[in-house]
Parts: sequence; structure tokens; C-alpha cells
Amino acid sequence: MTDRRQFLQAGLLAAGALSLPAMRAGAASAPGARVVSTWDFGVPANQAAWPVLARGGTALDAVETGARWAESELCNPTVGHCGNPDRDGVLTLDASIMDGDGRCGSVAALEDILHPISVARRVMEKTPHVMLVGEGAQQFAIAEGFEKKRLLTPQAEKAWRDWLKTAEYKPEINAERRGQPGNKDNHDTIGMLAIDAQGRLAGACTTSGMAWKMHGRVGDSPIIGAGLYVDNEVGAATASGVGEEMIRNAASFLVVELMRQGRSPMDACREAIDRVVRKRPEASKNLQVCFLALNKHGEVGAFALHRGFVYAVCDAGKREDLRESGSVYTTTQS
Ligand code: SD4
Repeated sequence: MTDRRQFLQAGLLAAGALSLPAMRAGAASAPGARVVSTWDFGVPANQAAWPVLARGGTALDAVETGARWAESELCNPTVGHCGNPDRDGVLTLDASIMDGDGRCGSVAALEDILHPISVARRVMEKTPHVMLVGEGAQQFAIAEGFEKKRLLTPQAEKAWRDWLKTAEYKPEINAERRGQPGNKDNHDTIGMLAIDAQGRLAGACTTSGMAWKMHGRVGDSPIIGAGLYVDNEVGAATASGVGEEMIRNAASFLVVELMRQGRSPMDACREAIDRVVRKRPEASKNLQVCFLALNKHGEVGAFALHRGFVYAVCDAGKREDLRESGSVYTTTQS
């Protein structure tokens, strides 16, 4: 005779066997799914990604979709086709993508290809490598069927010519330009993290990098562990701001590892920001660094060096949730 414990176990297994496909088929509301993104344009980017999650799609497809939206639809000086060029007037794009089982791909210093995030995904899926840069990344993209076209906009070219008059490399603290959360002048790198209805995590990060950077400079965004890190066992993190600081601190990896030790997403981001300050206390007064994290339970947190970092959260309950992170400094550039 089946004892009570066996019966319960059999019942749970049967329920699980039934509920998983049922959840997949009927994932219209995707109860556990959530997507979060940096900055106020994260709201429409999340909305571009959300339908993928709502129909039970993967976190990986969702973040690629959201990042592609930003690369082509968003016109700002730090992402995609409207990005500002380097100091030689060349627009170079960096992007990375990662999913929670450790698969990842990235491209750096890619020219004249509209969707670096999708090239990064192809690197992940179709090559034995993680990262392709410059000419090699472009050759690979073209071989994969991506169209080559000049991306520099007349506005970006004009901004570069204006910059040449002083030619001073002094990255601004974004908060100073932005003023209030929701300010339409917002512009920065997009980092997007998602968890899908099956509890899988993924992240994407795409940018034109720091305006007026040296030709050949690579920021944190395409570097796995710096601008992006994802681990299904723990959570995911991404970054925005002056990438050299993220690279110095392997910062997105650090945030994930702090969550692994039991920190909440916000505490982990705050500790990583403290690390940036401790390493370079003087420099950190004049540059912006921001972290955004999502743990495997769907909890979100963010922290920045300077006030003004906003991030967008989207799930079945709320599609337009824009929040401001905490910060070390409440004032902006000194
Ligand atoms: C970089 N982190 O290239 C990127 C740029 C960025 O505000 O976030 N800009 O360093």
C-alpha cells in the first residue's frame, strides 16, 4: 500500500509534470517574470522586452529584444546609432550578452553595424570565443548577414566638431545634466537584466561608450564581469558610468558575488560602489558609476556614486516603474 509520504511525493511530481508545460503554454501573465533596465529610457526598453517574457519566452530573448530597441529606436548620444564618436570622429560600439548558465558573448569597438547586441549573441552562439573586437568583429558580423552602414548622425558629427574646439576629455556626471528622474534629456548606456517565468536569468549591455574616448578605447560594457554578469544560482548585475572604474573592480562580478554571500541586490550594489570610492576617493568625486542588480528571486536594487541614477522595473503588475537609486554623494560635480 502506498504510504502517505509516497502518495504526497507522487502527487507533487504529477503536479509538477502537469504544471510546467501548463505554465509554459499559459504564461501570458508570466507571474515571476521581470525585466529591469538602467536610466529612464529603460521604461520603453523594458516595454519592448516585456512581450517576450509575457508569452513565456526566455530572459535571453527578452534582453536582446530590449537592447535592440535601444540601439535602433532610441536616439541618444550614448547608445547605438545616435551615439557620439571617439576623439577621431569614429563611432565605435560595445555590447555584451550573458545568460545565467554562463554562456556569454561580446563585441568591442565595432563600427558601422546597427545591432552590436545581436552580433554579441552570435559570438556566443556561433564561435568558440567570448569576445571579438574591431575589424574582426565587423568581418564576423558581415559574414553573419548584418548590414554594414555608416551610423554617425549629423548631430553627433556636429557635437564632435564642437568638442574639438576645446578637445578636453572630462566625462560629465550624468545627474548634473539630468536634474530630476524622468528628465527627457537622460542618456547613457543601457544595461538590461531579466528573469523569465522559468526562473532563468539573462542580461545585455550596449553602448557607444564614453564620448570623445581615445580611438581603440574599450569600456566596461563588453567585458564580462565588468559591465555585465549573470549567474542563475544567484542573480545578475550591470553597470553604467565611467567604465574604467568597473573594469578596475570587476564590478558586476563583484555585485553578483556579494549577492551570493547573502547581500540584497541594493546592499551588494552599495558595497561595490564603496569599493570604487575606497580605491580612488578623489577621482570618485568627479565621475559617475552606477550599478543595477536583480537576484534570482526577482528582487531589484541599485546604487550609484552620485545622485540621479534612475532605473526602470517592469513585470506583470507594473510596466512603467521608474525608481531612483541611492548614492554616496548627493551633490554633483565639484
Ligand atoms: C563605458 N560604461 O563605455 C560605458 C559608458 C557609459 O555613461 O555608461 N556611459 O564606459
